[in-house]
Amino acid sequence: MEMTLRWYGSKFDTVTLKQIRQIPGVTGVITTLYDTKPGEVWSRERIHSIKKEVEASGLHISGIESVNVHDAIKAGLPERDSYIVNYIETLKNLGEEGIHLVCYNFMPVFDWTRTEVARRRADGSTVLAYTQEAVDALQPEKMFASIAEDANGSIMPGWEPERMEQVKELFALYSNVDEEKLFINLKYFLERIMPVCDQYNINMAIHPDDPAWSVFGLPRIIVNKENILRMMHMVDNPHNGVTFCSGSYGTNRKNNLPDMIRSLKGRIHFAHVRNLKFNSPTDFEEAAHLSSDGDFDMYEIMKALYEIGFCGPIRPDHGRMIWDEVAMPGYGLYDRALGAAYLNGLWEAIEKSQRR
Ligand code: DNO
Repeated sequence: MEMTLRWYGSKFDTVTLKQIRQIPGVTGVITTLYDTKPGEVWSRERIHSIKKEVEASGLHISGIESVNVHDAIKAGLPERDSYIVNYIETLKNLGEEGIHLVCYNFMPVFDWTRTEVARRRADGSTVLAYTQEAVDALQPEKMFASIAEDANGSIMPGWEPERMEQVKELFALYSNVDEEKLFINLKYFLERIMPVCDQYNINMAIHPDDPAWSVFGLPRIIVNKENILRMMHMVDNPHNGVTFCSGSYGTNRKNNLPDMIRSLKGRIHFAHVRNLKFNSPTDFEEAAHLSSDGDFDMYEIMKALYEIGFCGPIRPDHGRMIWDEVAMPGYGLYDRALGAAYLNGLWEAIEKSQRR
């Protein structure tokens, strides 16, 4: 595996490439062109320029998170074909610049959903948190507004203001889309992009739905082992793979994370590893990465990844806000750096004990 950190680009991130370079064991970044809209073609020039910027710091681009999929593709609208043509063009440009990993999601309207971005924990740190009761009581637009207010001036991924403005129209697009339809639309998209992925050896890594159940009545499908295996089989190409995100699949306590990892052997192209602390089955908060701070056994998760021969990029996921850092919630430097060091430590111990 290769330890990486997510970086939003110098215009959008409070964390610098220089700082990332100094986290021991981190050699790559996972980045994006954060100001492109879903459906836009990423030009080769812009990809080349961010690549050069990252390389000048002594790091390299290990993958893209995300090339977002336009809602017309997810909802299966007639205009989806032109957006798929654009997506293919972007993949080709990435491939030509030597980038071989793309993380994306297929969640209607929203990306990940949290009800609080700064819940205070006993140690004074603040974390992202989710309560189903709060979602049930809220209008989606209100949630957009409260997330934006608490985001320390940053634009949260998946919560871009343009999307907020269109939230009602976006919901209407999905009025006839149920889970079956969403699966069919995903298959249609994947079948069309696989040839360019084969040509440029690009691994597509779908991110799970977070939380791993329907929110605001919208269909969600990338939620458990059965569904993700269905997705693998319906387009049975090694480039059709997954981002294994422990914090997203782990929102559903029925998901056995190490078992899911083993069943996805060969198809996990990217891993997000983080821990959650549950206060009830529908109320959770994002803990420090250590097993002792939350409810997941991080050693077992890393061991399962090791045992399936996982060799792709991995990243610590959302961090707590600690030591008075002001940054995009979940994406500060300090706690993610602690997470990277901890995950690297687990990996070294697993590797050495398995070799003996
Ligand atoms: C949240 C992230 C997601 C993820 C997308 C992938 O912090 O894990 O926004 O990047 O779902 O498209």
